[in-house]
Amino acid sequence: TVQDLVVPVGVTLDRFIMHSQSAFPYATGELSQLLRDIALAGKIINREINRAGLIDVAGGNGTENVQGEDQQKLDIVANVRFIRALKNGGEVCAILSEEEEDIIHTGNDHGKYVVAMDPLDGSSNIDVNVSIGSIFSIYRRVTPINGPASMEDFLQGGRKQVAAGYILYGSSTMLVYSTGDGVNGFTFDQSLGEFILSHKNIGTPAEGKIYSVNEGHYHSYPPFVQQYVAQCKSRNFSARYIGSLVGDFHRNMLKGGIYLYPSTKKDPKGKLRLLYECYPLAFIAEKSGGKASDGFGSILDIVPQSFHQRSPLYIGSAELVDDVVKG
Ligand code: P6P
Repeated sequence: TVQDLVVPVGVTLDRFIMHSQSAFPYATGELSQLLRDIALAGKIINREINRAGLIDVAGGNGTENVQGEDQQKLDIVANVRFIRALKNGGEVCAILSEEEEDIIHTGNDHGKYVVAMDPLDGSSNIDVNVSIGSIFSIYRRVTPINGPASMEDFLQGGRKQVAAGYILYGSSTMLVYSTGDGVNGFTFDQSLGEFILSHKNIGTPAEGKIYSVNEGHYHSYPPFVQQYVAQCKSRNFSARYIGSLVGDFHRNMLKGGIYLYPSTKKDPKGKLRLLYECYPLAFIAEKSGGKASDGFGSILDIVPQSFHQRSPLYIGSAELVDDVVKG
C-alpha cells in the first residue's frame, strides 16, 4: 500500500504522488495530475489570502451566493482560481461549488473525474486573520466519457469518493488528503513554492479531551447534544472553537477531539453541506481512524438527494463520536 512505501518525510508532493503512483501500476496518472492541479489552486489562493489586507480582496463583495450568504471577495477569488486550475488541468469534466447553484462544465468532457468543493470555507474569518480552508471531494464520473457530466456524477454517495482532502491556510498552509489508503499532510514551503510531506500517515487518536461547538447556540441544540456538552464539561474537556471548520477539524485530527455542528432551530438540517463539507471530511476522518456521524449513522452512508443539502455533523475521535451518538 501507499503507506508501506519508503517515502521519507521531507519529499515534495510531486515525488510522493510519483511513489504512490508506482504502488498502483494500472493507474494512468489522471488522478495524480488532478491532485497536482488542486495543489496549484491552493498555492495561488494561499498567495491571495496572504495579501488580503494589502490588495482589495478583503471584506464583503456586496453579493450573495446561492446559499444566500454574503460573499466575501476572497470566496469569489478562490472559486475562480479552483475552477480555472481544474479546467486547465484537463482531468475534471465538471465541478460542483458551494458558490454556484448548478454544476460547472469545464469543457473537458474526456475527463474521468468530477470535483465537489467548498473553495473557501470560513471566509468571514479572513478579515480577522483566523485560519480558513478549502475542501474538495473527488469522484470518478459515472456518465459516459466524452459526453456531458450530470447530476448522478455528483450524487453517488460518500463511499464512492476516490479521494478527498482540504487545504488549511493557517499559521502554515497545509494540504491534507487521502486517496483511500491513509491520510498524509504536506506543509507549503514558501521559499520553494512546494508542498513538502510533513505529516505521514496521520492517525486520529481514538480518544481526546477537546470539544468544538458553538455554545452560543446551546439552547437550540437537541437534548442529546446538550447532555453531551454537559458531559464534556464534567470530564474537564477543553473547549476549542475557532469558527472555521477546517481549522477545528485539523486540530482535533492531530490531537484527538470532536467537532459538533448539530441541527438548530435556524438550521433544522444542520448548517454544513453534505457533498463538499461533510462527505470529504468524513472520508478523511474514517481513513485516519476517526468517525463522522449525522447523529444517526455514518455521514458516508447518507444517500444524497440534492447538491446543496445540509447535514448535522459530529466528527473526530471515534470514541467521542460514539459517545455523542449513543447519547
Ligand atoms: P457558527 C463557517 O461559516 C462554517 O461553515 C464553518 O467553517 C464553521 O465551523 C461554522 O460555519 C461556524 O458557524 O454558526 O458557529 O458561526
